Amino acid sequence: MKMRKLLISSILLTAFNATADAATFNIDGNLSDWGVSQNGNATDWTPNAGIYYTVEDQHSSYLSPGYGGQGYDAEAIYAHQDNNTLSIALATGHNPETPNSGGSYGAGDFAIDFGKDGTYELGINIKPSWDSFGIVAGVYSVTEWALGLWGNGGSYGAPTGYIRDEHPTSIVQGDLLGTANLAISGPQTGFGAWGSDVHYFYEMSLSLDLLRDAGWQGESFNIHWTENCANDSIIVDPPATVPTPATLILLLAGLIGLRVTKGSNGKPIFA
Ligand SMILES: [Ca+2]
Ligand SMILES: [Ca+2]
Ligand SMILES: [Ca+2]
Ligand SMILES: [Ca+2]
Repeated sequence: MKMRKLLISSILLTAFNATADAATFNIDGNLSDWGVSQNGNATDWTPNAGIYYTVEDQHSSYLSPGYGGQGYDAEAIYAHQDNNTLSIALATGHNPETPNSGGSYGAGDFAIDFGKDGTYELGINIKPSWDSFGIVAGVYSVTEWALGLWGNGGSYGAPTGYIRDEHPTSIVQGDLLGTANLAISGPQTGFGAWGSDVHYFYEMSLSLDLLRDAGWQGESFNIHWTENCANDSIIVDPPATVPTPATLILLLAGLIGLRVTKGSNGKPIFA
């Protein structure tokens, strides 16, 4: 019995250590605490270890599926998850106060797809001055998203394989669950290979309880951002999930089961 107890506590310790990461971010719109540098090198976008990220620093006019050059470039997105908090950061060439009229398309909202099944359940509201939806940094259980200008692959010039529904732009309808801590930087230069290009940075954190309130059960998820035209979008898939009590018990049962063997006297041996 003693060995069994020891085994359970060591597994518990391992399970919690695997997900407990003490990284904290100062939510100020400055991504130096993520490891993003300002050296004028392509490697500036590479963050610290333990942060999940996608980098697509583009410079020319075509951004796939649309055009717009640096002013519509969704450059890099970052995510970090610990036992209590999800933190997200974005680098973009898109001015957060870009108007949303007259052929100009404003900032979209952050969208999270639990289970990566194409349905985005959670939204974090970005609210430029033109935006009439919701509250600043509101976290919503979303029932309706606006979509961009592009049809499914092939139509309206969208590339083959492009699926319109996979790029939610702004929240149209949803229930407010709480708020994220959000900061958005002013214009910055000197980042990445094209050092004179202007960048803006979004930085935010939110309690995992808000994800749970929207139905998250610990499964992996995607985080997506684009402008209201969806001319360029970016997505990150943080693979780490925090074990819920139920999955932890299953994990323990599985591990213990594997380690129990029958001795010659028919009694179990805990190895
Ligand atoms: Ca920061
Ligand atoms: Ca760029
Ligand atoms: Ca989903
Ligand atoms: Ca919005």
